[in-house]
Amino acid sequence: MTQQFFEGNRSVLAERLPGHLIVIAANSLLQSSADLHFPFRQDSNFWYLTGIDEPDAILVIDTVAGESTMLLPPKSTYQKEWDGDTDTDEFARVSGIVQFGSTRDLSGLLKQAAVSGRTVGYLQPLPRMVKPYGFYANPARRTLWSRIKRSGAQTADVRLDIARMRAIKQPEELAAIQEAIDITGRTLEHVKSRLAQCRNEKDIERLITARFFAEGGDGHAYQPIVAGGQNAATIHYVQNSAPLVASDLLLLDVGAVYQQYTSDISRTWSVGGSPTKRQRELYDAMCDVQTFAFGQLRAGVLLRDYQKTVEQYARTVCASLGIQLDAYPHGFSHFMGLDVHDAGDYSAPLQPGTVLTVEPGIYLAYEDIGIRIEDDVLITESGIDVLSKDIPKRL
Ligand SMILES: [Mn+2]
Repeated sequence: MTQQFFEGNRSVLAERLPGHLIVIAANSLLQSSADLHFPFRQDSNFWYLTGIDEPDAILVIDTVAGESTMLLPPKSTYQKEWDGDTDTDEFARVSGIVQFGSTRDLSGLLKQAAVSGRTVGYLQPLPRMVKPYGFYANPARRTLWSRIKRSGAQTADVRLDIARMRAIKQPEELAAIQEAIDITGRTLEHVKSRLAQCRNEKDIERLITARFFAEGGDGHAYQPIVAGGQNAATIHYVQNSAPLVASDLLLLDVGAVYQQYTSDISRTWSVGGSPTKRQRELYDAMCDVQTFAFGQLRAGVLLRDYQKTVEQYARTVCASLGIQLDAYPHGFSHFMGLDVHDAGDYSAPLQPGTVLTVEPGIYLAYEDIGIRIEDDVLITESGIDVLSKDIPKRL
């Protein structure tokens, strides 16, 4: 992405929020063990506005002065020696930001905003512990949020403003997404041609990981799912460690990252290459539901209406196969972009430029079957463009 891309994103956000002082936190590094940390992953909003991968930095956009400042955390001698010093010239080249300061300057800026009655735009943090997912949120956003609250300044949560921007993909973002999808597609074809040599789900995961990099990708967009037989009935099965059985189906839900942008593809294959009649009819049913879902997606559609309509169709199709579908276990579509489950306004009508997945699936643990077919589509002026149409769907 070019400097113009990040500058453009900051100025569009500033135009949407006149008079605001917008303050956005980079993610913090998180310990993995002893003196080691997990690989750094930047906050997607921070990256979208700066392109900078530095932990604990704070972006300040002054919409009145029309300028942005990058506040950087002071580095310890240890950090300078072991990780290298901060290169503000490089940050300026990437982001187009020319003003740099220290995160120690933040309190002064916030106090000023409070005194002059300016609204501070911030991103509402998640709870410390995100219960439904069972993980801890990155603490950076919450830390910044408490500093803002302490300042006594008037505040406005700007999450939806950035989400609405991020939902509409710009040409360079679409190019990156398309490349991520193509890398995933070439990888899946490579793996399929070697399926007979694989003995375990892990063999397949290893092939995929190596191939993503060999094809020019930057690794996995999310933990890959390689699930044979009954394992595929667990929607987020990520152990990928069971032996493969020729009579089983194999569900792969994988996506490469390319220049920060994700892809999200699911395919289901017959391990031994000769599916049973039952496996075939269930697979065909999911293809049918997906074709139906494609036909429902266009600009102006509300995702909740779409979900209901596709769910109703899936229920009818499944009933004809002797399966009673109660509540459908997941959405048929989600936004995709910098995050695999991307930011966007789920309550607003779909707009051209939005990228979504379309992923019908069926999970029958008692029949040792889990099937999902997932493609990525772009909402256009006239309908949809299936970005992953070149990835074969042979059972
Ligand atoms: Mn998905």
